[in-house]
Amino acid sequence: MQSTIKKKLLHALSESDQDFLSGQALAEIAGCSRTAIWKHIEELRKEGFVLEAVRKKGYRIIETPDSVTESKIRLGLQTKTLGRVIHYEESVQSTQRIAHVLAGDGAAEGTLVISDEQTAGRGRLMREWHSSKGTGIWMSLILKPLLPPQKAPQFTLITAVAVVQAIEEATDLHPQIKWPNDILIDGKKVTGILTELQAESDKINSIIIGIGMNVNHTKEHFPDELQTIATSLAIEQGDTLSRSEIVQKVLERIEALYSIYMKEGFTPIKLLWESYAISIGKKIRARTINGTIEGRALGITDEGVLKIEDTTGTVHQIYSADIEVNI
Ligand code: BT5
Repeated sequence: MQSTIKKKLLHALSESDQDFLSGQALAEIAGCSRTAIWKHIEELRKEGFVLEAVRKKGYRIIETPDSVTESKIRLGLQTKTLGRVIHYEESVQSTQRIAHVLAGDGAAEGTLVISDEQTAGRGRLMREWHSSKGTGIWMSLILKPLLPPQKAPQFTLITAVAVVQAIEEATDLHPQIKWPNDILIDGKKVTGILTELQAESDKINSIIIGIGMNVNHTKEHFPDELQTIATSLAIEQGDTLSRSEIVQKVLERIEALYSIYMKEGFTPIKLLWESYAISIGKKIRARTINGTIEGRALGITDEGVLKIEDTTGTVHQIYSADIEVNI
């Protein structure tokens, strides 16, 4: 977690924009010595901030890095609760694992765990999630809704809508959702969502929403087996993007949708979700742990469960599966 001094320092420097702030002024704002200011300036430089220092004038920020550090995400974040506590590490096995530990230790709602690299990122059913350094957004968000555990899958759908909206806001792209947890651009996966739970039989303690988003990858960043099925925002947009800005937008969108959901229930989310869904009305194949079902995707229920009508007219409710569209 970041020190209060660093928070105050960064806030003052970003507010002053192009004007210099003297070491003395910064020391007063942050309530510390000038030596401490100097130490924190050096830390910010290590994080990739380019700070100009001019004798008798002081300091100003010239450039902020494309990083996902706490400082970078906090700068300009417009949420009330989400991402107000940020746990950043340069490299982790999986942000999901850390978030589970923090949630178990009573982490506040909205706590965000984020890393520049994952060495053992995972998808559903313990599948591997490729998370190369400095390229993507690898994060886990802790929510604590007062709801029964059966509602948890709806959070995958809330998050999927939020991610699509955030991408649309940050780029010219129009991603689509493949039920339940894939965000695709032109049929290739750009984001995966993993929703996990800490719960009792009748109530959720914490929902841990893992989001893996490919942002500034070139094709070469992906291993061979992903090259034909995965893509990144930069590949599709033809330009690199600020990862921290996208994290901020995702958090802002989740916060807005979460609030609508807690007040009005799932119906408004369902309508949004369906407007972005790729599979509705199409012939699909759903591989579940109990077998494969083929048929036409009718839509989702008010609980977020997928409905498939097979050739005999029987409607199946699918709680969890991998989907192939246009078979
Ligand atoms: C998912 O699983 O799509 C959920 C991914 C969640 C990752 C986040 S990152 C932050 C947090 N910490 C974690 O450790 N995990 C979460 P699933 O639907 O099971 O898809 C997994 C499949 O996607 C793999 O078997 C690959 O085929 C493919 N895949 C792996 N890495 C990918 C990538 N970077 N981009 C696109 N596809 C990928």
